[in-house]
Amino acid sequence: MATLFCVCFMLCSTLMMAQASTVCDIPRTCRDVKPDGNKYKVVTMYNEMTMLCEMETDSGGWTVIQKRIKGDVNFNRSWVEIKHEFGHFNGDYWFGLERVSHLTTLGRYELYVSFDFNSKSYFARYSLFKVFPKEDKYALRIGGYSGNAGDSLTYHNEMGFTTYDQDNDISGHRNCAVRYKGPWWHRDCHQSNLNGIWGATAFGEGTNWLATTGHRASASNIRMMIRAY
Ligand SMILES: [Ca+2]
Repeated sequence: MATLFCVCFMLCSTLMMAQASTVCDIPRTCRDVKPDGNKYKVVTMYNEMTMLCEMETDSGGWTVIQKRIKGDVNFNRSWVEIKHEFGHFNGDYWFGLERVSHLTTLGRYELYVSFDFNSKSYFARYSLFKVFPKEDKYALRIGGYSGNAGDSLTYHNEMGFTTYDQDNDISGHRNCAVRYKGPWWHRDCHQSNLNGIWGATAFGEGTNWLATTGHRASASNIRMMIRAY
């Protein structure tokens, strides 16, 4: 399969040089997907990776890596589960850390986080977003904040990902994902917890974005999206 991808890629590159477009219309990322008026498109890329592309925000081209709009999918998953995709394209969805890491270590990406709180819409945008490979515990590199939500993610910079069965936080006496019921790039423990318990108001357990919601309320209509430069 890898050989096939390689051959396809080489063929595509060669054809692009020859300005032949038919084969090369297969996109590499959501950035290459042509808008057709729909907000979302499910697209299979040249490497057979299927992505949910958001085609509206800032001219579109975003790969959705997390979406929570209904609250009917459990995000408090194990280390093995969180690596992979779960949920539904048209509802709550997780793209999987393995693929996020794969994309963001191959190319440069930005991150766009959006959510609703108290009937207002918020966003936090980061010009730098990278998730390191499994060997590095899917550590986060984040920077270049802008937005109206406040910055509640830079606190987590350089932290590995923690699940209830894999403690990579720096809180010595506890596992932050166990304590706050959401797998995340916990430090000691969190300023954001977007995989927390849907709608929770107990301290730190909800889908918190500290700068907007505080630690005792939950954001809704959450999306995390990445886009290649
Ligand atoms: Ca710990």
